[in-house]
Amino acid sequence: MAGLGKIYQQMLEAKQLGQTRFALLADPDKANDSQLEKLARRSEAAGVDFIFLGGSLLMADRLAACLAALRAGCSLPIVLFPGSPLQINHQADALLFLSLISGRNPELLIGQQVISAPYLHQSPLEVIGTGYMLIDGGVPTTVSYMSHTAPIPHDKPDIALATALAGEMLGLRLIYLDAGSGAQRAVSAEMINCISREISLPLLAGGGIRNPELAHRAARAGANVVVVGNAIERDSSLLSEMAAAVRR
Ligand code: 1GP
Repeated sequence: MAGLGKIYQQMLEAKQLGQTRFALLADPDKANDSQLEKLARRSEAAGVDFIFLGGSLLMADRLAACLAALRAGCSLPIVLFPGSPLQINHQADALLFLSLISGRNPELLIGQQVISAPYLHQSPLEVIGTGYMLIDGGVPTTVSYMSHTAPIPHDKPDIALATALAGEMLGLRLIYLDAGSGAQRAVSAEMINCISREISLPLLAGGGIRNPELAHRAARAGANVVVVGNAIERDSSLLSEMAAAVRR
């Protein structure tokens, strides 16, 4: 496996310095090209650190067009956050190579990864092995339905910690706590803090972060990358406030 790539270095640096970066999640199914280009331009101006691109479904073959639109609007790093092996494209900078370690569905723990690994081995993408953990956000999410897995209960930080530690011991490079897009309840500060204190990997948190206050809370609890999708889709004027809140 190649050494540490540029994007991972930035996340690791955030962990080592006790800082937080801000990632905007763009869903290829929810915006057209000109909206994406505009969003990318606004993101760069607002101080967004990464653009994540992906969704649980891919309703149309739009990944390449989305990447081109984002590139046209900004020079920010673009990281694929794929819902399936169909969402891989080497025009991005990096890919979160997700293993759904909160679940017990072998297809999503290792099966899909085996399918995509030979392709990724040939591609210039920076591949970042990521322990992906679904946390109950109060409503059934697309991910829990699509993955046939139960999320970790919201109020069980000990289970989440044990899972994150196992991910670290297995050699994964990131841990991503996700309450799922549009969650009613974001991952609790207690859970983020409990994991962040015990692992040496960068910690990502997302799902249901609807306002700057929640973004700030996740950052203060120890998330190194705060990921926001829905709230910005609804109101992109929140971008600057969200970016500022994670750095406060
Ligand atoms: C979902 O963590 C992301 O996978 C973002 O969630 O759309 O609720 O911000 P939201």
